[in-house]
Amino acid sequence: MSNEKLSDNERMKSESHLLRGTITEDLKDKTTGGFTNDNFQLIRFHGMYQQDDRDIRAERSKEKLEPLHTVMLRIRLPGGIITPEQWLGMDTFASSHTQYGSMRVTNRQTLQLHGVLKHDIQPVHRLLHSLGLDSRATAGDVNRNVLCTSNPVESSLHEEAYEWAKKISEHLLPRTHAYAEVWLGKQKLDLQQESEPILGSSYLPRKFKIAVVIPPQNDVDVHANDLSFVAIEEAGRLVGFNVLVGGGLAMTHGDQSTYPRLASDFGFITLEETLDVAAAVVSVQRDWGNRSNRRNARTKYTVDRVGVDTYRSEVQKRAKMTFAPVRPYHFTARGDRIGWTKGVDGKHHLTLYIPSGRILDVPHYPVKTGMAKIAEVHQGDFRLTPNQNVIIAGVAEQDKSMIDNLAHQYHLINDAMTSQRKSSMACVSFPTCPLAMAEAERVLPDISAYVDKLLAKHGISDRSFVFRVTGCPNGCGRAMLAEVGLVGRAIGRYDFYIGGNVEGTRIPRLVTSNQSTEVIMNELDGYLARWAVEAESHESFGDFSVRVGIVKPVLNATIDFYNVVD
Ligand code: SRM
Ligand code: SF4
Repeated sequence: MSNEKLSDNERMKSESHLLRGTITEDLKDKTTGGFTNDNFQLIRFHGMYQQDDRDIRAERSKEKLEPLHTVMLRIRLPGGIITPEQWLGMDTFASSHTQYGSMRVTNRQTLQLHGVLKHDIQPVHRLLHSLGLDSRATAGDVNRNVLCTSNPVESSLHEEAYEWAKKISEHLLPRTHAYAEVWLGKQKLDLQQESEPILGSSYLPRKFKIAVVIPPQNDVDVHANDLSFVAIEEAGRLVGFNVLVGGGLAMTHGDQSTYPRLASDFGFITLEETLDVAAAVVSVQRDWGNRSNRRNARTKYTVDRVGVDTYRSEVQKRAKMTFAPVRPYHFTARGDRIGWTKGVDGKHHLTLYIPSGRILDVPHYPVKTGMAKIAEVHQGDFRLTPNQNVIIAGVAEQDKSMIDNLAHQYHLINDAMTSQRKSSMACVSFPTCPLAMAEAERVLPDISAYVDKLLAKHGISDRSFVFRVTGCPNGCGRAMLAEVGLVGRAIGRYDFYIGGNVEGTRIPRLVTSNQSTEVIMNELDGYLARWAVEAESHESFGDFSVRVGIVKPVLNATIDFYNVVD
């Protein structure tokens, strides 16, 4: 790599004694609710972020009080599968020991607990351990929670694909014993006995994300991931994967060296090659990724800097294999099928739409209590989806009416919810996200209600489009793969993008920058009016906006995201 000065995060990782730092000392320090120096960053590798409530930050500062430091804890849940017992354990902890009393289903198929005070951190890790869970590597410069297409009805491949998601997650986990020592009080190991054969002792240059997807569903949004495995079947059996490398959605306002990027096809691999290829793609990024500038450190920039062919050749060399030509596949959808479906296994599955994945009782919608009641009697498991919803999976015929009654009793089934609302997603944003520039989760209900009105006004309430709001250009809400996306700029102000597609294979283009939602909704109103009368049969809004020239499509974001290239 270049001779540029390494970023301070590199010093922090290399001096951390394989992620231990002085976290244990900080835990004993009662003078602050936070973590000091490097530990602030190091706890991320153990699945936690230090946060404070931004709604009360100014007030506390006026009173000369330290911000109310807490941590957000994100568990590791490959493929998003969690048992009712695990759910109940987390749910009880959330009620009694967190600032907000809620859990949050994330769009990477896991649960976050916001507002855990310092003295509750070790207890929560011990609780997780007793439930067979952990939060290792769900944040930090490592491979994160591995996604897997969640709807069990889709095909008989799900079970096999899920097993691969689990294996990949385990294979790429940090090998350090630090998590067990710091949080579970396990005996200290001699550092000499430990090594990180895949990740290296300075870990990766930046976060790394992996998804396993089962076409035609693209619920995991493969193009948001550094590495994706597309399941390929023959006669109903999984025979291998197409590999995609270098997807990612984040950018920084005003810095055109940052941009969203679709992943590149590398080719087909057999099942036996999967773990070696995963490790090789990770190790090339480990060795070639930018460790000087964290803004340009994700795999997508490494792929663009060295070129797809060079990156692919190096993976082949390291994994001692050759990619076969890409096998044909196509995506048709990304949303969850809300409601009951019968799986190929004869079991029933109920997908519940959970607004922004927030598990909290609110007036007329006691989702937290309802989910807990179901967990008390459910014999199958729960599957968290990349759309922030929950599937009550594996319900036997004789239990179906009991689960259905509970879901109705607690208003978890809402037939009045529009399909537009179900196609909408927002990131967490305020009050917990320290990087938030504009509201997202909290503003989505109002914006969605307005969009519903617009659709009704134009007589097209039966249509919908993929709509996403994200509180800043980091893009957690995946607006950069939406048909219509809002990206936060400042309080109440957003950049307005259109032109992505339903399948999630096209990046939308900026149409209006730094505007209020009123101005953006007015503009959208005009476009929807045209869509209502000019659309070809079943033409999606994103495709329509490109066909009629409202926006020029983004063909290769690396070169034409900021400027249209004719
Ligand atoms: Fe994210 C940082 C929430 C999915 C790109 N993301 C954050 C942090 C941790 C803020 C921070 O660094 O202090 C947010 C915590 C908010 C809170 O209070 O909970 C946060 N991200 C989320 C979640 C919870 C959004 C949600 O509403 O579901 C998702 C958690 C996923 C998980 O379970 O692991 C989440 N984040 C994403 C996605 C979407 C995805 O992966 O499919 C992206 C865009 C895809 C990508 O990575 O390119 C995303 N998050 C980021 C980035 C920009 C990364 C980059 O390449 O520059 C940051 C900031 C950073 O890393 O510096 C970030
Ligand atoms: Fe926070 Fe920005 Fe991610 Fe939203 S997109 S959760 S505001 S970092």
